[in-house]
Amino acid sequence: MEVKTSLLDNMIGVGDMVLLEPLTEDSFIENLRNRFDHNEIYTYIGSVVISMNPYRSLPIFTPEKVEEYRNRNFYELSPHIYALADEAYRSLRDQDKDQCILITGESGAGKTEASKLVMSYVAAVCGKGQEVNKVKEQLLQSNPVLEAFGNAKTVRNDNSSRFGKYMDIEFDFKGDPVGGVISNYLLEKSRVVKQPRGERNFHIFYQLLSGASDDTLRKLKLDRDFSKYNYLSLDSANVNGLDDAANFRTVRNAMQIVGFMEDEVQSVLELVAAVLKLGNIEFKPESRSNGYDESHLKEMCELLGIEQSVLERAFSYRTVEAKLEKVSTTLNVSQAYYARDALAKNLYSRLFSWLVTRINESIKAQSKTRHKVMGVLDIYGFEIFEDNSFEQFIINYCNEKLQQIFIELTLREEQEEYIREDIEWTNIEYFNNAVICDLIENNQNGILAMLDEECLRPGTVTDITFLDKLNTVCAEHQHFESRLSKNSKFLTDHSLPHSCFRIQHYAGKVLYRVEGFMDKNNDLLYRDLSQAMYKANHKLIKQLFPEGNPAKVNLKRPPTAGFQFKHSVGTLMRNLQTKNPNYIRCVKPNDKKAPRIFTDSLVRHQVAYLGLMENVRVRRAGYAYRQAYEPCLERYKMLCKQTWPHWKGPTREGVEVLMADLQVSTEEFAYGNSKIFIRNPRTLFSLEEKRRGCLENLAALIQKIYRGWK
Ligand code: AD9
Ligand code: MG
Repeated sequence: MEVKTSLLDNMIGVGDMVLLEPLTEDSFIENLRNRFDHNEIYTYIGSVVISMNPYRSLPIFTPEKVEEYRNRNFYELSPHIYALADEAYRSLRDQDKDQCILITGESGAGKTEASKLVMSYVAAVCGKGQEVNKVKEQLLQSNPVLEAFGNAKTVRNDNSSRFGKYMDIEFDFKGDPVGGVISNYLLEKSRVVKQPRGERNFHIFYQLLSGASDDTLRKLKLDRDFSKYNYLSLDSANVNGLDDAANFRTVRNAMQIVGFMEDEVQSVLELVAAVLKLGNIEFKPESRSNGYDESHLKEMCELLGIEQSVLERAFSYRTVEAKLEKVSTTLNVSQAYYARDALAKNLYSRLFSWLVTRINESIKAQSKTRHKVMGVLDIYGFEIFEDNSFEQFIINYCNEKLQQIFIELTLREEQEEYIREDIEWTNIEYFNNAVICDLIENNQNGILAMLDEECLRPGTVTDITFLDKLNTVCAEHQHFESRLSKNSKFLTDHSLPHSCFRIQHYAGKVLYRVEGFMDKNNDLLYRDLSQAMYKANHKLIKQLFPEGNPAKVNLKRPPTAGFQFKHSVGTLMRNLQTKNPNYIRCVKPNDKKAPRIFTDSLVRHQVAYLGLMENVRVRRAGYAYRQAYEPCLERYKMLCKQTWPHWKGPTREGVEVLMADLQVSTEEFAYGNSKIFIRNPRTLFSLEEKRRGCLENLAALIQKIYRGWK
């Protein structure tokens, strides 16, 4: 199919999908492909940026490019992520509006890279100076640290984020960065002890073994050979194009820049080493007292300053405290392994959260005055694997929430605004995924609530009783049934494999296996283990297990993982809603992680579930730009004799006089109740152009007068 080229000069295909003629799904995909083939990886839908992952380095992120996009109007140059970053930054700096950059797309689509490009652009264009540069460096260098500990190679992405990240960058009134705050969301900690086939553990383990000096490894009692460690998968230990040793140096350097003290780095590495040692501890069924592979346990205890007998005991017994009574039961071998893995996961994920807290301490803004904020959200993408577990459920729930905020803020807001403004408008049907969010998070009978209920229920509860509950509630509860079955988001039928349930997500159907749901949601660590960790003569590890302090006997259950996640996602959504959103929608061109390949069906699927077609339709049905009458008149009144220097009547009339005087076609405008709507961005440019000319003349005139005075 032939796609009409844009009216804008030198543009491959159409730079803004709003201008695409004719608009069909085919022409949309073809336009993306055409541009992708010509290295144009960015395309707009109005102010939304679609970003295609090129899977190779393109020469479009140079300092010259930064200069090119700096202080330029969004639509002036060919589409680029820098244009979005510039627009967001300028409206933060000049109009005092808090911004957020919402980056969505599936795993491997380029979200993390996009977030780094935005950050580096802003760092390049904002103020300079010793103090500001230090802040910038620290903010940027927090990335390699968190990626080392929170990213891993998966089948989808060699550098997949296994945690969600939201970073608020704070600016002073001049627009210079003064600090930042990072929030992290649920690290996929199950990866610490087990990885799916073809995937790896978190990068840091391989980096440490490959990149640390012999001396460091000796101190950490580690061997360079990955294959010596049970927790490191072997079939995919070396990843093409990933230099673990060099990355280790980058991470060490980054930690230093962020402000970690040398002894803190050492402690962190000791904990990483301890996790590897933990994985090698083996339990034998025979006699309990000699039931260990001594050397690893011993070395781990030495690393962390724990008395060996204390840890041995913690792996042998489980003590349950109830009011005044303490009851100890012996752990069998499989329970001992379970305890070991639970400890490894807890240790690592707490270390990760500590790293985030520690980085936050360093990058915290010093002054207390109100800051302007730019939030950058880079969260794990939607995932559909063959085997989907609790982690995918949580990740996909989060993506549902983001999709909802996108729908709410762009599609619905757009329509509602037209109705509010009495502008003629044809209704656009769009899929609202609120029903799926509700299915998961409803306080009474959402899936998370039912999971919590089952986790707390006394008696024999298993993953299967949880599944039965889901199915029963679905079948029996009238209200629930209408929400679930009739809307067909919770899909049950007899063809489902045993122990699975299926959800029709906005991005596709996903089959979840319930095995492990209860355990992962409970996230319990035997008290004996937290107490053993607390007894360690190691400042950091002690700090990570405060509940192990015997003086603090707390019989209350900690909140479940699902509950905590729902809570933090809720807070995040409320936070995002207070800011002006900027969207980057990342699309993955192929699933081979390869450059130059554009797989039509894969892109088509993403375009559909990201709702991009609906997005264009809404934009096209409407107007690309709008502005309240007052600022509009203020800005352009100099272009018309009748409105300059003061317009005495109502502002709307002033704007009408102004537009009539400028002889812009009436089809280009609609007058709303409080705003003027401009259909085409180019109309806006021409207004801007005229205004600039006028200002230049004025400046020249003032200079002339000034010279005359002298
Ligand atoms: V996940 O949900 O965290 O698994 P992301 O974050 O969406 O995923 P990421 O940004 O990590 O994907 O990109 C995946 C890989 O694509 C990167 O490691 C790069 O090799 C490649 N990529 C992404 N964006 C670009 C780019 N602008 N230029 C070059 C890129 N390569
Ligand atoms: Mg990522």
